[in-house]
Amino acid sequence: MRALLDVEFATYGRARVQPEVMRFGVGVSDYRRDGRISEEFWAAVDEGRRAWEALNLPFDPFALCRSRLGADLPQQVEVGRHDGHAMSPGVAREPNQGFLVHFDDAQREFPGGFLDENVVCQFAFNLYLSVPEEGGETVVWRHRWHPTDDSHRPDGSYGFKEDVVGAAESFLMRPRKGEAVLLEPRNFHAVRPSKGGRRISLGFSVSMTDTGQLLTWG
Ligand SMILES: O=C(O)CCC(=O)C(=O)O
Ligand SMILES: [Fe+2]
Repeated sequence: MRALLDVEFATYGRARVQPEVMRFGVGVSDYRRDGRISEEFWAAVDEGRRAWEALNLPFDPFALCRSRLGADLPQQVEVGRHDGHAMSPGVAREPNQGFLVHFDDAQREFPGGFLDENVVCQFAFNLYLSVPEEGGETVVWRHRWHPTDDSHRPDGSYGFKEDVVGAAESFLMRPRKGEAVLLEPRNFHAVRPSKGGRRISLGFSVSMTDTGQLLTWG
């Protein structure tokens, strides 16, 4: 977190992500074209890796997360590959103004192919490095995408209007610094705006393959 205090964050694509969310490192969601990973992604992944290396940390934070995630599993947790290229290991995300209600499901977002392995499910990993004094809660609803939900999504936005979840049951989680969570991201979820401090987490997705291995990607 100390190293991240001095660096400039970029924003997620502003046409798709409003209000703005800041990021350090690269995520594939900004490089989706017609359901495929665009060619420019691979140069961006290299650039993201160089940016993290330039922090000169005495350890690789994403590798540490992977090794802790896999500590009790029979197979190592590794960064997933697409056509043999390693995906991004993850990003530092700063949604100070929150995330709108949305879901994440790579198999739906990338029908043109995603990881080289057969993937059977997906989790969202977040390790909270800095949390605000107020706000910044994560809300998860017992609601998964249905075709009629799209009438609640403004064109081009990653997020839905909040009425999409109707009266579905939900829980609210107040992240604590140093805590990591795995969410089922097909459940609609949102992050509330923060007050009094930055909300920064290390984030990546975790897919389970049909052999039970966990593969990560950002
Ligand atoms: O920051 C969080 O608590 C959740 C962010 C999110 O939307 C995700 O991890 O998919
Ligand atoms: Fe999400």
